[in-house]
Amino acid sequence: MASASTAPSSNIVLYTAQTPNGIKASIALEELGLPYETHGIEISENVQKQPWFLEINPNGRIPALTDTLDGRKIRVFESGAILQYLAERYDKDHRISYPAGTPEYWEVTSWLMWQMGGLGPMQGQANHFKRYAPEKITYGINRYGNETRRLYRVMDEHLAKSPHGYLVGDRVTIADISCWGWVASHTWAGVSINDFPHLEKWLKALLARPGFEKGRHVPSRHGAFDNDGLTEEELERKAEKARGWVQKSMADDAKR
Ligand SMILES: N[C@@H](CCC(=O)N[C@@H](CS)C(=O)NCC(=O)O)C(=O)O
Repeated sequence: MASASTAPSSNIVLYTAQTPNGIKASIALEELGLPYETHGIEISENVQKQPWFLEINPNGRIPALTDTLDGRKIRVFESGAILQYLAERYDKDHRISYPAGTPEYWEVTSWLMWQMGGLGPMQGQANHFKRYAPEKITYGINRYGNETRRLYRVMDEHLAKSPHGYLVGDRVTIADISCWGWVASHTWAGVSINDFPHLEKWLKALLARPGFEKGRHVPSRHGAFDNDGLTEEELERKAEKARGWVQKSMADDAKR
C-alpha cells in the first residue's frame, strides 16, 4: 500500500485477485500513490458469488472497489470503470490521464474501450479454449488465439509510431494500465509476442516502473512471466489444476 503522507485522502477498499483485470486497479492505485486497503478474493472458491460480494459487484467478478463520496459509501465495478473513477476523481495533476475533453482524453478513452471490449474478452476466451476447456476444440483455440494476435498487432503497429512509447502521448495512462496485465499473460493464452517488438519493448518499459512493479503483485505474487519459460506439457499441468474450478463455476452459473 502506498504511503499516505503525500497522497490525497481516500477510503478505498479494493476487492481483487491475482488476474489481468485485478492488477489494473492496483497498478493504477500505486501509480497514483493512493492509500487503499486490499481485500483478496479467492475466486477459485467462488467468494465473488457470495451475497455480500454481489452487493459490491452484482456481476460476481473481480475487481471492484468501495469508497466514500459526498459522505456516502459507493461501489465501482468493471475494471475500466475503476480506472476512469480513479483518474477522474484522484488524478488532479494528470499523472496517468489527460484533462477531460482534450483530444488525448478521447484517445485514452478509445484505447480503454478497445481493451475492455476487445483485448480482454478475446484473450480471456483464448485462455478458456487453450487452457480450461475440457476438450481441445481447435476452432475455438484458433479463433480466439488469432483474434488476440490480431489485437496485439494493432497495438504493436500503433506503438511503432508512438514517439514516447506509450499508447497515448507523453505519459503512461489508464489505457496502458488496462492492457498491460493481459499482454504480460500472453504465454498463458498461447500467443507469442516475438513478432511484436514494439509491444515487447512497451511491456518491459512499463515493468520497470515502481508503480507497475508494486501494483502487479497485489493481492499476491504476479506469476505471469514464470510461464514464459515453461514447456507446453508444464503449462498443461498447471491448467489441469485450474480447470476443475473453472468448470464447476460454469456449471453452477448455468444452474442459476
Ligand atoms: N469485464 C470485467 C471482467 C471481470 C472478470 O471477468 N474477472 C475475472 C477475473 S479476471 C473473475 O472475477 N473471474 C471469476 C469468475 O469467473 O467467477 C472487468 O473488466 O472487470
